[in-house]
Amino acid sequence: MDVTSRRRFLQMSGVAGAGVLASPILGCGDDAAGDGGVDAAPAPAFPVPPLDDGELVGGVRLFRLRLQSGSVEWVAGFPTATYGVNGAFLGPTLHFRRGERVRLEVSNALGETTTLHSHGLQLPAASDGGPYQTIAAGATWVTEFDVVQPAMTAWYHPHQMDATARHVYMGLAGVILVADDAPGVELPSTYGVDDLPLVIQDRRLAADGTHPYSPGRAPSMHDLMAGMRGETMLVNGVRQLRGVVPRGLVRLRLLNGSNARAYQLGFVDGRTFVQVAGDGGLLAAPVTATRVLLSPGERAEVLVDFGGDVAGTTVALASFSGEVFSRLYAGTMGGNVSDTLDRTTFELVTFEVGAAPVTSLTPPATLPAIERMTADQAVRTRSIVLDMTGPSVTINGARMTSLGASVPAAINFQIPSGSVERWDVTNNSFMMHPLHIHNRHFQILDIDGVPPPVELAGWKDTVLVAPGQIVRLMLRFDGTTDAALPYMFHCHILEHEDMGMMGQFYIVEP
Ligand SMILES: [Cu+2]
Repeated sequence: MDVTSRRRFLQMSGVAGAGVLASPILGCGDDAAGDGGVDAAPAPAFPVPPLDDGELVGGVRLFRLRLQSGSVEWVAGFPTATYGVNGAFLGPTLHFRRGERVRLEVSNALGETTTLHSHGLQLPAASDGGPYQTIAAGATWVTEFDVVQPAMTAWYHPHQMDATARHVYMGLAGVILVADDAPGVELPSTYGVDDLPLVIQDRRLAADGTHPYSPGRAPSMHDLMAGMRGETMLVNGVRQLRGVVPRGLVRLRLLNGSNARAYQLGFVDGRTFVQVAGDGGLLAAPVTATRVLLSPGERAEVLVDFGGDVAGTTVALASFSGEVFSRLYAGTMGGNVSDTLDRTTFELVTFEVGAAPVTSLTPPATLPAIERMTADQAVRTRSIVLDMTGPSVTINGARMTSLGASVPAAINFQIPSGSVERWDVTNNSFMMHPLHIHNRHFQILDIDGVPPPVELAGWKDTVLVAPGQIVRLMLRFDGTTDAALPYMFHCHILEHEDMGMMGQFYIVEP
C-alpha cells in the first residue's frame, strides 16, 4: 500500500490503534493467485480488513491470531477501548482453501478468558471454538482441522459463556473466506478491489467514546432483553465507510456482525444487484433483487454492477429497516425492544465509482444445482420453541445458566451420525430471533408452510425466525462424532445467547 492510500484509509477510519497501523490493509500474499479463490490485489482501493493467507508449514496452513486490546478514535479526541485480532479492532480476513488442513494458533492477550468460534464451518467439536474451548488469559489455543466445505463466506468471533456479547461488541470478529478449486462459476475475486467483505455493526458511542460494554460499565436489563443496539454504524470498523470501486462488477460479501440489529440492505438509487450466495455458499440460482435482509450472524454475497456509472458517481448502501419493522417486531412489546433506526432508513457505505474494472465479468446466468432435502428424509423431528417471558429468553422453556447446565433442564440432543432430522422452529415471542446451528448447514423446508424463496433455499447456518413464525429446517448430521463434546445451537442475538437462549447437541456413533 502506498503512503497516500494508507493515509486515506486512516483518515476515513479514524483508526489510532497501533496494531492496525502495523499491518498492511491489503496484506495479500504472493501465493494467493491461481487457486480458484481470492486473487492478490493489484492496488488498494477499498478499506477492508487485511487478507491473511496464513503460512504453509509442513502442508498445513497456519494462522497466528493474537487477541489483544487496543483503542480506536471513532469520537474525535476520545479513544474507545477496543479488542481486536492482530490489530485494534476486528481481525484479518482468513483465506481458507477447501481440501487443505488449517492450523489456528490463537493467543489470548486480553487479560480475560475467551474463545474463538468459526461460525459456519464444518468442524470436529474440539475445533469449533465454542464455549467448551476456552482460552485462558495468557494461553494459546491450538487446533487443526480439514477444510471440507465448498466456497463460502464464514466468520469468526468469541463464544465465551456469559461474555460473547461483550467480547464481540469490543471488536473481536473477522471474516473467513473459503475458496474452492472446483470448476464452475467465475465471480469477482480480487480482494479489496472487486471482492469486498463488509462487516456491518452498530455501536452506541457516548460523547466520550465509551459504550455500554466499555470497562466499568454494564448494559441495562432492557439492553439485554432487546439485544444491544447502537446509533453509530460501523462497516469494517469504520464510521461512514467510503471507498472506490472499479467501474464494473463488484462482489460484496455482506456479514451482519451486529449483536442484535437486523438490516434490510439495498442501494439508495434503487439499483438492482444479483445475490449469488447465502450463509453456506452459492445459491441454486442467481437472484436479481433490490433488497437483502440479514439478521445477526447471516451472510450474503451480492454482485453489483457499477459498469453503467460515470466515474466519480457515488452510490450509498443503506438499510431500509422500516420496510421490515412490522415483520420483525410485534405489538407493544416488539416496539419496546426495537429502536428508532429499526423503523427508518439509514446509510451504511458510500461507493465511489472509479476507473476501469479489473475484469469484464458479468453476473452468472445460472449456478450449480443444489439437491433439495425433503421432509420424508427425516428419521426424527424435533420441536424448537423460542420464547421470551418475564426477564428470560428460552428454548423449549429452558435457559442455559452455565456450561451444560440449564433451568429447568438442559437441552442435550444425542444425534446419531448420518441421521437426517427435521427441526420445527417456532417463535412464540414478540421479536425476531436468528437461530444459529453450529457445524451443520441446513436447508429451510418451509416458512409457515410455504417453501422458501431461492435466496433462502440454499445451505444456511443461521435463520431469521419472525414473531409467530414456524420455520422448518432439514439437517443432515454426518462427519466427525464425539460423545463427550457438544456443539451449540442458539439465538444469535448475542445478549440472548449470553442469557441462556442456547442448547447443545452431540453427534454420536450410530
Ligand atoms: Cu433471541
